[in-house]
Amino acid sequence: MGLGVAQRVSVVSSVGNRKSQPSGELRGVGNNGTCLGCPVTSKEFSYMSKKRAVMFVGIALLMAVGACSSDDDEGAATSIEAITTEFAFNPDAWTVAAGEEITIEVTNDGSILHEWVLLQDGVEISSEADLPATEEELLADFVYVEEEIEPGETKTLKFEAPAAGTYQIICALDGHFDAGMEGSLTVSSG
Ligand SMILES: [Cu+2]
Repeated sequence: MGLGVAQRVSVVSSVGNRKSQPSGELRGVGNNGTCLGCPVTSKEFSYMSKKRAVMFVGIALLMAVGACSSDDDEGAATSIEAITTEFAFNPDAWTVAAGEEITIEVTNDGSILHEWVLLQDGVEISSEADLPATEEELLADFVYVEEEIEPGETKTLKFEAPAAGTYQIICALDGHFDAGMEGSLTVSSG
């Protein structure tokens, strides 16, 4: 979602630039009596600007739709992205719609292994001391979705959005949650 907004803003600002720089294209002299070499009249220019503005808004909308594949108008997406670093998620909050198949692309921009772990409904930790001792217990009682990403890698995974609510996202590797690798997934009722 953030990506889509950034693209739209940059396109809108390029429309602004174009408005302030009237076209410098050379015009020939017509034989119908109009002075085609004269500067563009303000009426003509305003029409051209409108036409350009409409065109660019159209492109901006297409880009926004393509970038976030929004499912409804509440900002819930079916396609989300995450970047992991030492020691944070960026972004650290996502919104998806209940029951939808969600695709998440996780890129590890850090220099060590990281995870994107969606915890189960009703499970929330306040420190790593709350995590169980074994991987088996972790997977059975805490984890809804887990993916490990090597440094420099991008992984794409799909999962079905759980019931509406707010879920904790963590990196479950030793020391990472306590160092700040925490986020939240909001599931809207769709
Ligand atoms: Cu980590």
